[in-house]
Parts: sequence; C-alpha cells; structure tokens
Amino acid sequence: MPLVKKYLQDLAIFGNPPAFPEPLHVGRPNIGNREQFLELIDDVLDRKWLTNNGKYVREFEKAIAAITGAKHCIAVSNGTMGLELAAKAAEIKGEAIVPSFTFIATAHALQWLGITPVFADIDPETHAIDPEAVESLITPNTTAIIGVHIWGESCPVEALADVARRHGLTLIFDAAHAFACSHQGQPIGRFGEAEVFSFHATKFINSLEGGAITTDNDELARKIRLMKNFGFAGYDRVVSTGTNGKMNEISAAMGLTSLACLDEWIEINYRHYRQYRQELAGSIGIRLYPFDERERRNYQYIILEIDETASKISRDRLLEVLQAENILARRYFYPGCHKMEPYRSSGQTWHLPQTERLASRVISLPTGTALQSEDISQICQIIRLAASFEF
Ligand code: T4K
Repeated sequence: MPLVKKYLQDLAIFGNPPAFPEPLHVGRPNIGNREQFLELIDDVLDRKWLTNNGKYVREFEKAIAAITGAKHCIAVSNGTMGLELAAKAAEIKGEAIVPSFTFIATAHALQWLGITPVFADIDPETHAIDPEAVESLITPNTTAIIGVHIWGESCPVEALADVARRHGLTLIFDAAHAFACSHQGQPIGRFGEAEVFSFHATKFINSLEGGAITTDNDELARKIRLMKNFGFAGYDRVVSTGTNGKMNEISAAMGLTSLACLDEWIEINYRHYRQYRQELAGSIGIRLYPFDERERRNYQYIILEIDETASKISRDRLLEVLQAENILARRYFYPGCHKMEPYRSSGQTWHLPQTERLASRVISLPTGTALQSEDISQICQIIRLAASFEF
C-alpha cells in the first residue's frame, strides 16, 4: 500500500503517482466461495441441463422466496427483463410514473414496451420518489407507478400504495438495489403487485447477470412464468405472448454461491459504511447518505453529496481528483433519466428541481468485499484533503 498522502501537492492530479496502483472501482463484484461455485458448475456440466428451469434455478428461486417471504419468485435473465415482464404481465399501458433519479433501465423497460415513463421528482433527503409529485402527474392515461428503493433504502411504500389505490393504479417496485433489505421490519419483496431485483455483477448479491420478480399474486406469477419462456405452457403449446427471460444454470449457481455469503457481506459493507461515516464526519459541504439502521440494509452503495456552496470543491472536480488516484467513483445517476435519450428529445418539459440538484451533487464511492479498511482510510483522507483546499 503506498504511503498515505499528507499534503495537497502530493495528489495525483498534480502529476504524482496515484494512491492506488490498481484501479479501485465502484461496482467490483462480491465473489463467494470459488470451490463451491466450481463444484456447482461441474455438476451443471455433468448433468447437461444448462437452462430452462433447471435444478439450480429452482433452488435459487426457493431461496429468494424464503428470504423475501414472497409467495412466488421467478428468476430471470436480468433486472431489466424482470421489469419488462412484470409490467407486461400486469398489463401496464399508456403512462407509468417513475422517478428520473434512477438507473436508466427503470425508464427503458417501460419505453421498450411502448409505455411512456412520466418522471416524478424526489425527496432530497431520502432520494426516493415523492408521492405528492407522483399524484400531481396522474392523467387519464396513467396506469401505474414504479417506485424505486434507491440505494437499498425503502421508498415511501405506504404513501405510494395510497395514491395507487385512490386512483386505481398498479404499483410495482424496482428493488434492483434492495435485496435483503426491509421496510418497517418486513423484507422487501412483497410490496405492491410485484418487486423486481437485480443480481447483476455489481449488485450486493450477484448471479453474474440475473434478476428476479417476487409477488404474492398467483395470477401475475403464472403469467410471468409463461411469458419468460415464450408463452409455452407445455411442449408445442403456446398460450400467451412471451419472450426469452430465463436465467441459466451457471447464473443460478453463482447466485446460490453468493447467497451463502449474504450475512458476511452485509457485515463487511456495514463496517465500511460506518468507517466512511466516521472518517468523513465534520467535512464541510459533504454529506454521506445516511441509511436507516433500524431497518435491514445491504449497504451496497456509499453515496456522497457534495454541496458546492459549502465545500471548497465541486463534485466533478472531486471526481477528477479521485480518478487521478485510481479511485473510480461514479456519478450515479447523472444527469437523470429525463436528460437522456429518448426522453430528452420527447418534447416534454420536465420540472424536476430536486432531481437535477441531486444529480449534480452525488458521487458513488467504492465499497464491498474488494476493499480493506486501509483503502477506505486512504480514500477518506484524499476526500478530506481535496475538499479543504480551493483549486
Ligand atoms: N433498476 C435499477 C435501479 C438499477 O440500478 C439497475 C441496474 C436496473 C434496474 C437493471 O438491472 P440489470 O438489468 O442491470 O440487472 C451498472 C450496472 O450494469 C447496472 O446493473 C446497475 N443497475 C447500475 C447501477 O450500475 P453501469 O453502466 O454503471 O455499469 P458498468 O459496466 O460501468 O459497471 C459499473 C462499475 O462496476 C464499473 O466501474 C466497473 C465495475 N465492474 C463491473 C462489472 C460488470 C466490475 O468491477 N466488474 C464487473 O464485472 O451500470
């Protein structure tokens, strides 16, 4: 580990060697027990059953249903496919209200199905979709609300459910960030009509690529199961429209291997979160996104907000300083979905002041099993140093 930098002039942005010889990425995958994974792969290859509702996919679905408490879990090829299948099976049409402050997949999944995403603003404290903003955007064409449990912190489930109920709308949650998290003591996975998880490589639990839809609704689950397999209800019998949304056996094997480490990884992420909090405490103009520790959280995202008016450094300058040190932080979710295509050129004028303000302030920092405590100390030292000088 290189020497901790003591002086601003030592920063790599001034031409010095970076603090980290190898890049420290946001989103480095958590990898479980290699031997166990390789054994499962061997078994998959020996049994010559690679996909189409195989043994490990069924085990993975069972495990997720048990963790979330949901009646049904349908494993799928990725989270985006999960959102598409859930929206299609729930017969969402016309317009669906979503936050703009989310990964582009939340909006794209709808747009892909010919549903128009309508972007609602967020609560600047929680970063979650604002139910009042949602209600103000409802039109006769609105059929659904898609809440997002951003960073794994649950969004205002009850308030959204209330709006949905009063206006007869379908409520679905994008829970891509929120596996193994809770809301009011209940595991995320049973709220709304359905919840959709991502098990992408960068997620807390990964299956290389993958996702899952959980629901207590028998009919919805039945439709999603059919639709993810081309609408097949048996050999040569297609009973609905469909697509190929199946998870394969190697992905399920990786998912099961990851699940075996769930508690250990939460512990590691939680430790990292507390260390960041402690080491960045008192840094003027810098806010670490606070998780509600009374709830179960996976602490997979370490989110900083840089208030340029109070801090001496801008968010983008800090990002440059970190990148020069090989700390590859990210501006999630800049600039907001509404400023990306095709939504930017849709002709619609969006009034999303909180989204735009937040998107210009946020940095996501590395965490997860790839990081050691010394790495975090060094990252925090660089942030403190960079934020304390005008340059
Ligand atoms: N809804 C929400 C709210 C989401 O956040 C997401 C996905 C979805 C829906 C859709 O779920 P999926 O269809 O993806 O299952 C990344 C992920 O690709 C994406 O899954 C995730 N959200 C999003 C927040 O982050 P990018 O564009 O930042 O990916 P990329 O390739 O730049 O990777 C991010 C970082 O991770 C890089 O700095 C490098 C590191 N990385 C990545 C991979 C794939 C590794 O170190 N190893 C790896 O194998 O979107």
